[in-house]
Amino acid sequence: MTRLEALQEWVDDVTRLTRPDRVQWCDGSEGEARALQQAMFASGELIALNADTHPGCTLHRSDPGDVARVEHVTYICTADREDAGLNNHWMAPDEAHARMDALFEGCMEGRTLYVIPYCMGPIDSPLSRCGVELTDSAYVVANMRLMTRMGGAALARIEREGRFVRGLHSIGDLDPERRYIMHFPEELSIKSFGSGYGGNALLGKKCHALRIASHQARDEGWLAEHMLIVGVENPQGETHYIAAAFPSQCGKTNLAMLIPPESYPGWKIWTVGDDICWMRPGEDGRLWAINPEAGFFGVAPGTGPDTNPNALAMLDRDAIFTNVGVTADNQPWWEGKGDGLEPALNWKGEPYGPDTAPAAHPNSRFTVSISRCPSYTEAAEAPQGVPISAIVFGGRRAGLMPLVLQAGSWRHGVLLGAGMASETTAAATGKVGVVRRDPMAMKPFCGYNYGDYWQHWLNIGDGLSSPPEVFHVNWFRKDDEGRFLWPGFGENMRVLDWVLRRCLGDTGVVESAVGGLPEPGDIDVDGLDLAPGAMDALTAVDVEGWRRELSEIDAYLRTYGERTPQGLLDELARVRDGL
Ligand code: OXD
Ligand code: MN
Repeated sequence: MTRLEALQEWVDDVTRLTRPDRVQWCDGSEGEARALQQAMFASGELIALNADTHPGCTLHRSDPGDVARVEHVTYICTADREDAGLNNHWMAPDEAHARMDALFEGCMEGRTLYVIPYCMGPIDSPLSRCGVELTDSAYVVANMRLMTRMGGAALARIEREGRFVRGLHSIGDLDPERRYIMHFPEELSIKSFGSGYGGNALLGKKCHALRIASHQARDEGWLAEHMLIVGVENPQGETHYIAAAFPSQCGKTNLAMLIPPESYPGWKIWTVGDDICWMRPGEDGRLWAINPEAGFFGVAPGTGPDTNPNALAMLDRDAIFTNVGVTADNQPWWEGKGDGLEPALNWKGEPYGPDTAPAAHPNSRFTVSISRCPSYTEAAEAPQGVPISAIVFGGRRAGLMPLVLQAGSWRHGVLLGAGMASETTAAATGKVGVVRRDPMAMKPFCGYNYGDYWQHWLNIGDGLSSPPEVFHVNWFRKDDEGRFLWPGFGENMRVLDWVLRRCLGDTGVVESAVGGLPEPGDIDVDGLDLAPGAMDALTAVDVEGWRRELSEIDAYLRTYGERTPQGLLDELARVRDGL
């Protein structure tokens, strides 16, 4: 129940359409969460894990055909097709509403309709935005409770502001042929049917905080980005913040909670967010950022004592696991967990063996509150956000892209972001390991025409008197035998160190046509077991390779036709001439 008429009317309309047995307004309380959990235990939707080793932890096994985001049935429905751009699937809003309403008709018979008011970002932040998700999935409610500020306080803000994103979701019958994720950015609304998987069903995350928010951000003069936010504190106690964009499953969560190696005594990394970043120009001419989320929906496989000890530490209580395996004594288990235990059941609940491997689905996940993270910082709650000193773009590239590259200007930085490419991963359905263009790691998430988006990036820079420095990194370079040249994980601190020294003007740079590179010896490699010549390979510029890369980027940018900003093409021409 709400005193906000627009919200009550919408809930009533949806109730008439979907015909649930009952409607439950979620208040986000402990009692509500416990009651829902009990109901899910009874229905088998959720399984309690070992209460001695993992108190409060639960396991959800999704439908085996519903384990990832589904980009091929994700649509942006704008009145003008051009506004959605080549980067999105498009459907006319009327047609999309009609198709979705036919699916939603009567789909909640025998079910409960949950009303979830939520706030993306700190409740009292002017940068935050609110939404309401209507769903028939109790699992979604439990996840939204960890991932967003959900319940009474959010509802109070929505009633005060009168404006909110409307998200309607039903798991439907999980038939992949009847699965659509539709966005109506001009109406601030989302309709998602037929999937219970995270990115398709937790509408606050990718649907609202990226696709709808990116569109809204363009209109309002800010940026909604697929970026982690970390604070790097030096031994003098000064903290500088970095926002970094990587495609899904390229180690954003690991980087967000990195533990500095022993060669960095007195340094600390503070986690503000691991996936989404909303940034706004501040009155001081800098960019200020908040993490709109309140939790992590991280990839489980590969999370271990060497790759991400902080994540491991936060996963031993009050976490929801989705599609991981379990041990004989009912502990969660995944490949790379490194606990010396053996899985007994795989993610489908089948006895584990060579024929039923892997134990955990490659896109299996954990959901946990950000406050459980050992490197969590209260700065994540600051209403004004944190000031960003550096923006880092990165992809998964076996060749060409050096370990780190600094843009010469904001405009060059926008080109580095727009030219990003990466090998595909299991986070979305489709072929894995294919290089695809993924500008700013937003290919699946930009809610409008990429051409307009790049122009918006250029415009944002024009309004900043102290813009962040922009970099491109690549942790995934391989040698001719396919071995990684750089150790990655905690050792990436060495690169962040260089990045911040560059921001502060504390170190030199080797200028090249494609960007600034570290001077030999300027990235500390002490104690690393690098292959001979690795550092040279990691900081070399392959002129012929770059010529090919730049022509590919040029051709790609031009596919956006008239919407491709001339400023970006000019910048590319400048770099190409410099080669
Ligand atoms: C995610 C993704 O879940 O990018 O964060 O797929
Ligand atoms: Mn992501």
